[in-house]
Amino acid sequence: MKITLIKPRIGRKEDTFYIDEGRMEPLQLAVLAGMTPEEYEVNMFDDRFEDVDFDEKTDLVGITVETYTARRAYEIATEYRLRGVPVIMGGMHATLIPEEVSLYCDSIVTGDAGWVWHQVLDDFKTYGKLRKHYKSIVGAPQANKFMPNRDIYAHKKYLDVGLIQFGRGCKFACSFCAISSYFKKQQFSRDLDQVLEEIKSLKNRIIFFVDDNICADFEALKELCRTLIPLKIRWVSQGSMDMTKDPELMELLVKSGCMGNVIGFETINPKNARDLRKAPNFMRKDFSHYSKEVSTLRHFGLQTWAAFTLGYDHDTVDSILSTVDYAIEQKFCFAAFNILVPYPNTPMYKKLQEEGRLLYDGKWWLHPEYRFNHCTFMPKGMTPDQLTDVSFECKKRWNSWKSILTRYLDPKTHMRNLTKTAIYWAYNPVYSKENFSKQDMYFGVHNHYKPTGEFIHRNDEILLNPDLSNIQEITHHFKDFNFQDQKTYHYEEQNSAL
Ligand code: B12
Repeated sequence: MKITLIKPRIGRKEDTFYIDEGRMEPLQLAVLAGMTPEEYEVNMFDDRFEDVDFDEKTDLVGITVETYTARRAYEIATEYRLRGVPVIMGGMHATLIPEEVSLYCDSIVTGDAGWVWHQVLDDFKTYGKLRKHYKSIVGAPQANKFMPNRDIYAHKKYLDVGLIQFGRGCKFACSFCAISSYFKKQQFSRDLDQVLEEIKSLKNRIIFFVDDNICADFEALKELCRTLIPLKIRWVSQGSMDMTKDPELMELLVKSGCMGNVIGFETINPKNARDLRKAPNFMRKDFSHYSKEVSTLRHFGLQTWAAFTLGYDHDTVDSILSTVDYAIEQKFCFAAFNILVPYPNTPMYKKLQEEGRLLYDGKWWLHPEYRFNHCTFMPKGMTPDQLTDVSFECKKRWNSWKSILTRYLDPKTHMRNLTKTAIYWAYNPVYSKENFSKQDMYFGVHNHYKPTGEFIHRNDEILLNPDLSNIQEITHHFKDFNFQDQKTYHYEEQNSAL
């Protein structure tokens, strides 16, 4: 029996064949493959840079879905279902908004797959069918002790960065973040022995802990760092700014090989930070543009990826432009200037919805006219188009050669040693190029392209019609599906197999 796993692309630009430049290994698919017994053949397509061969024979298709890739995921699912191949979906978007996702596939998994994947496979093997909804829990990564099967990455050219999980979730409740909705403000760490074993199996030169907030639990992170020191690896992750208040933690980060972290600065206006409930950014009473925190990060030589979000209620065009000037002055290694995005079922989404401020019928991720990095709501201090334009202007200023050269001239970070210099110069051009290639991209593929032969052209009415009666007729072997149909699988009740 063959299972095909797919990581969808976001979309495609009109005049180019969009290829994801900063492409990293899709860890969730390797985790699924790792949990799949050897009797199943597992194949993977990374739609971000290769064509999905819809005609290659397969028995079951699994697609990972984020809000950004939902439209493309539905297109891919439709193609397979028209060929009679059942499709199961999971991931962040499937968990945030299962009622939508289940309209476009045969079955969904909500939460972490670890607790239900064996059940999915058992059902499929035994009955040739799947339940509509496998409802899992969220918790520690790979808690069932499976190792990801990274063989599925073979012959695909990924960045030389090994993705691995230490923890999942975050204890903070920032109003815009999809993570707090998925993990319900909880954070879970993994058994250190398992982490160690997995790191030893990796061949990559740099490791990326894909934790949502690696310092959500300082003591757990210190333990991890102590364990990493003898391995002499180099690693990066994502963490909240409050890490800077613990000097022991900072020491250990450096000793363990941490090169830097993605840190959510979000805004340089304290009124915005309060509105969005960004607690870790409020450690100090006298808000001084994070000067103490930034100087601590520089003191330890960490190369920070500063993440900013633009379009809060107290933002104006000028205040946004001063944000990019601030980031250049601080000489951050990398930075993101993303427009605030209301993800479904987050507090931010609900607030904007109640205030009647959502654009694109409230479902920007499905709207045929929506384009990547465009504003999806009515901002208070400017028009939506102004927000779109000024955020792109930030990206342009940040990625200009003048900015790249200015930022490099920091003896405490990028010029500190050869490795840091190499990281700076190797990745700045990659991320810069990716920024521009994604800008204005439509979501999905079919709407905006004449068929070229690479994709089977289908009528959009069928493609995005929530009433999938057409498709159900074609997937006839699912028509007489009657066992426990519509029921959810509760790990708590049926725990026996793990
Ligand atoms: C690493 C990462 C990245 C990496 C990319 C990694 C890669 N492989 O390419 C980088 C830094 C490049 C990145 C980029 C972006 N990312 Co990102 N990223 C993450 C992060 C931190 C970890 C993802 C991960 O690998 N987790 C480990 C795996 C094992 O866990 P998992 O994905 O949750 O999978 C489990 C379950 O969800 C489920 N599952 C998942 N898929 C499937 C499929 C099936 C069939 C089944 C049964 C189960 C299942 O089972 C898995 C095992 O338990 C997540 C946060 C998160 N917690 O998800 C954000 C996250 C996914 N990213 C996000 C965003 C917004 C982006 C960007 C759009 C940012 C931007 N504006 O440019 C870009 C573009 C993404 C794209 N599609 O091109 C958002 C998505 C929000 C949403 N509602 O969808 C997240 C959730 C972060 C957040 N705080 O909101 N990202």
